[in-house]
Amino acid sequence: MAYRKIRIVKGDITKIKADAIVNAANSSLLGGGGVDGAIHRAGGPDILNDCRAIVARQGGCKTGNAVITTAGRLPAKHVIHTVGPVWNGGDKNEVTLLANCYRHSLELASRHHLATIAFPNISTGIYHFPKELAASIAMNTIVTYLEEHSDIEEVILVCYDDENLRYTEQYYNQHI
Ligand code: AR6
Repeated sequence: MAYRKIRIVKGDITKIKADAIVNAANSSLLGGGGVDGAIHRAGGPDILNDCRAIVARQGGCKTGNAVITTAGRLPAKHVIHTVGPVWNGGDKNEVTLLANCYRHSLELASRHHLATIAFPNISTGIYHFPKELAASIAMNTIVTYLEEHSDIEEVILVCYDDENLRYTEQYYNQHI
């Protein structure tokens, strides 16, 4: 019953109380615009301090990978930072890389015994990934993971804009 563990909401991910919220970061891990900027602004400097320590240790984060930090002042307990692909026409492995973001974030949550995790619509802003395609990749990757792992209790898809909300709900209603 993986589909019962998925909730789709419209709103601001920085307000979500979950064991982890996911950040659509860049490979420098040092902040940026969009949801990344919002998370660092609302969460305060502790998140960036953790990111700097990770950079010192492993030198950033590759596209499709994920790392975990504190959530600072946010209501969530942790932030999982993943780096989505920049959309470049579709033949640069973008689909696999976006699926990797969702899967690696869920794996990291499992490894840290986190039961609830919230995602934004990774790559669909500044990185220009087509929203309809991104919604199908997100949903399929999450459902596959939930079917194979029972430790995650809830996945919340937090859509900030109406278009992402529409495509995400549409894909869920028609295919899941
Ligand atoms: N809560 C939830 N979703 C949000 C919020 C929010 N507060 N703010 C924006 N979104 P983007 P990307 C949605 O551009 O495309 C940064 O500079 C937004 O509507 O944040 O992966 C990073 O440092 C969109 O649907 O991330 C990278 O350099 C989705 O979040 C780059 O942007 C993703 O948009 C990453 O680009």
